Amino acid sequence: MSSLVNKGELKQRNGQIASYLIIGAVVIAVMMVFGILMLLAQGGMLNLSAANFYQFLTIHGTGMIGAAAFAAAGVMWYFLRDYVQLSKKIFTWNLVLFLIGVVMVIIGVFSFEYASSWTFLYPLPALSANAWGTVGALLYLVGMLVLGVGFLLLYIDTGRAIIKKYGSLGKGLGWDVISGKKAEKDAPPPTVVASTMVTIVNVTALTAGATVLIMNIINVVNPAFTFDPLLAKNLTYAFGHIFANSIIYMGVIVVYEILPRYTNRPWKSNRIFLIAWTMSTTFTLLIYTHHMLMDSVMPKWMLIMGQALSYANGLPVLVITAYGALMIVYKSGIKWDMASGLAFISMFGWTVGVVPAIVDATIVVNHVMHNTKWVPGHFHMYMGLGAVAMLFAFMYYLAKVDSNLETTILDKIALIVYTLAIISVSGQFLVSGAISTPRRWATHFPEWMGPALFGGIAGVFMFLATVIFIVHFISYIQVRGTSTGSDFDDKKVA
Ligand code: HEM
Ligand SMILES: [Cu+2]
Repeated sequence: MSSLVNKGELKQRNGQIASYLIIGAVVIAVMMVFGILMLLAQGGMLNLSAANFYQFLTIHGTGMIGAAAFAAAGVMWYFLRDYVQLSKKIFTWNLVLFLIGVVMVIIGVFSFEYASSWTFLYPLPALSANAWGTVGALLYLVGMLVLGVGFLLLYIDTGRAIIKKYGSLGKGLGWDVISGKKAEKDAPPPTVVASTMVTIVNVTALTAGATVLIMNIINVVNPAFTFDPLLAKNLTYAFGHIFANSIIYMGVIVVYEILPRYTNRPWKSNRIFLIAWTMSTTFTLLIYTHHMLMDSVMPKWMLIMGQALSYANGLPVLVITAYGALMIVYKSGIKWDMASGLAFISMFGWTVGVVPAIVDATIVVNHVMHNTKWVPGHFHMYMGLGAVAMLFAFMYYLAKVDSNLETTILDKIALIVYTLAIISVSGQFLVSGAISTPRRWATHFPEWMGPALFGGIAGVFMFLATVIFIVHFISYIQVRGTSTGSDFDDKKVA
């Protein structure tokens, strides 16, 4: 592999990838603190003003999704560059724009009290009943736009590179193999298929997001400019749903790439694998309408489609990946370590997290559950134990192949603590949902406080475990330059 580029350059590029991961992981850890504070406030332990609660909610949602997507993009880039020629400049630009955007968002939220939640649903940015002013809204919205442009550039580049190598995005998804024009053995590898999917859905999502952000910005500057709130909501969720979803489809590349290295068994795309990814590509684009189930003015067919396809959304890829992971590990004599362990656990988290999501996508259940904590219940499970565990798996993997750093018993304890803690955090949300606790409420009735308090304490353990993961990764970054560890030494992991 390293014959393509010289080792010095690879080292340098790993350095940039490490920057993506460390920035992402540190932001995720800091956002956990805000999550804990919110739960402690809802649990009656901490006195937080309502205004502060909503600022925390806004920064937590924005920061978690943004940082996880950013780190996941780093993971995707690391593996995809082995198959196609990516632009390093654009990779750097995305990093710069991300940092600028983050700073603007932080200033908007904390210095100017902006608190619309990360969904910035029109006309809330402009109509805050004086909770925040124009400056806060502009900092937040423009910050998000800057961030979005960075990501958009990155996906335009991955799209360009995939088209250059494979001919078209359709071919990147292996449509010529599905149609029988090309043999299965010549199918694009799983990493390329997943990256093509993410490229397609995220270019769409980010375009929708930029459109609605710009309309909001104009509305904030000049309230006489208004637009159709239903259109705004459609665009906003087309952005938010798809972009948040894409994190796990980037993260799963870790599973495709590292489990084969650990088991010495290849993970090849076959026809069923390709069909599953094409189905999930289409569904992911269409099902944001499950956020509109309460909007009775939406065309009925769209809502029915949203419901039907939500059942099917992630399932094809989830099933094919969970099954593939089990098959590749089964009787392989795999040696478990932090990276392979986290990768395997992430499959579990993804699978378990999808079940309550499917329940919620049912219209009758949704009418009762949608604005309860049931919803954060399911996405904390598949984000926390699914997507974010994939990122940590990658961090341990990179540290292992790119340095001589060893893991200790502390790392293993952290893995167990992390798993139990995120199950507890998600579990308490689900219990709260089941007892009809509304989501996004700063204050809870005494009957609702128990689960929140429990979740706040579990959150502290999750945070501590995450700090241990980060400390290991920082140690790797410190020895990286000096160690004799060879890059891409695939043998080393087995
Ligand atoms: C220690 C871990 C965590 C804790 C304690 C925590 C806590 C919370 C709390 C209390 C809320 C608000 C719930 C409500 O509506 O009342 C929330 C919302 C949210 N969390 Fe977390 N969280 C954690 C980890 C994560 C992770 C890992 C992610 C994703 C990568 C995440 C993403 C979100 C999102 C997107 C929201 C929705 C924000 C909104 O409603 O606008 N959280 N979290
Ligand atoms: Cu959704």
